[in-house]
Amino acid sequence: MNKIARLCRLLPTSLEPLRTLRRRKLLPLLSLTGAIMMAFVLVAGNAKAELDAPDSVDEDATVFFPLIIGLTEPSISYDTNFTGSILPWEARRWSSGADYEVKHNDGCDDGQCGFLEIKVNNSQAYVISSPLEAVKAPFTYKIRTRAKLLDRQDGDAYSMIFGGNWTSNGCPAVDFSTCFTNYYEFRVRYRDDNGDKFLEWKLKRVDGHDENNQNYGPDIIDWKRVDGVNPDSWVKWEVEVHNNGQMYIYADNTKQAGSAKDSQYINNLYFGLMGRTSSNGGSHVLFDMLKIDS
Ligand SMILES: [Ca+2]
Repeated sequence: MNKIARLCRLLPTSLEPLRTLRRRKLLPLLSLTGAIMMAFVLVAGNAKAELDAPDSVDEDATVFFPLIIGLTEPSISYDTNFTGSILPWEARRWSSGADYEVKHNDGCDDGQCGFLEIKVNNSQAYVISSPLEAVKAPFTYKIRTRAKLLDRQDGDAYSMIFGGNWTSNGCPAVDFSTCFTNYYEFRVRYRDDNGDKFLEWKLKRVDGHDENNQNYGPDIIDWKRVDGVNPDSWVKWEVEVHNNGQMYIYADNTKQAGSAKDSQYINNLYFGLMGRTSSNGGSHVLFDMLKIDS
């Protein structure tokens, strides 16, 4: 006799319908259906758990983990289109003396509507805006944005920030010690080389900041020119971050030459967007969205 049938013998009279099932020999059918459903839940859940879980998984958790998380957690970790507001995106860190604006723009441009708008008005400056939300999937994930530079001049730039830290204390702090002291910066720069207009990008690991709050650290991928995108229009960027530190770059869904492997800050889960300038005055960028998924 199987477990459900044995259990049924112990049931109180209030559960008479189950007794009826047993009497009518329908319990095997019920048991089979239940077993199939449970097998599906466990297989689906454990497959998801393999993706989500750290190397060691509590054996006792394997039953509950798939039931609670495996069926409910979406693969999307963060998703905003900046449609009605940019909150909770705020300026979190900036270079000393930076003259900047971080605000919502509710206009439309080329079919895209609602933007995070960042203006940096002086040279050699930057500002990071972040929602201070953590990537929910600390394994392989893809962080994407769609951006367009306005009033473009040679050297205007913007960046996508990931792998950032936060102590959970107020951010920003006066001395900028509580958040984004380390991170990865995927930087895109507009170039106008005597009429030869193009975008180039690099991937930088930020190990700290100097006395002017300029970040420093190695370029883990040096400047690369992007062909096949319109430098004067919207470009969709994606950084694919693997849990071993392997990183790949995509521009308008096309994988770019070059990859890096750096796991120094890979377990830091905060992210953001940056406006920045070089030596050629201000920059003005619109970000249409930011999405992180696995
Ligand atoms: Ca938008």
